[in-house]
Amino acid sequence: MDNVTRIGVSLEPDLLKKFDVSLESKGYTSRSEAIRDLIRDALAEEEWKNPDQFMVGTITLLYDHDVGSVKEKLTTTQHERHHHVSTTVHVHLDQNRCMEILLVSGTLKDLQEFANELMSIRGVLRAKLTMASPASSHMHHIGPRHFK
Ligand code: NI
Repeated sequence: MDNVTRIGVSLEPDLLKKFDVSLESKGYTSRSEAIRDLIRDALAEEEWKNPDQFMVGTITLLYDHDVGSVKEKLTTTQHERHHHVSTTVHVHLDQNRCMEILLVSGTLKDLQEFANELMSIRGVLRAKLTMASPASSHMHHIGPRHFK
């Protein structure tokens, strides 16, 4: 591999054994790749705690379309926050339940507020915000409008 710095890591045998078992169960064939992923995860977690960080991700909604005015409320809320929504996918799961996936972008704070607002609508069973990545300035085109 080009452009890498080798580092030595000292570990207690017990810890290393547990690590090896864990990475084998995850399908890793090299410790280095597993450690690289752990470091990336840790750094991402840190960055993704910053409420002002622009992010791209998804909000997965599960709702019962028969409850009250859930459909109207979901539509109104999404229109109010249209600058955060790039696209949506709707799947009719069964007789009553719908799943909707929103591809969203905006600051972590705004997206969390958005997900909470959707969750608080009666009839919404689940509103799960999942972060995919910090967004960089050249990703502004992914939304119907630029970030707020
Ligand atoms: Ni549906």
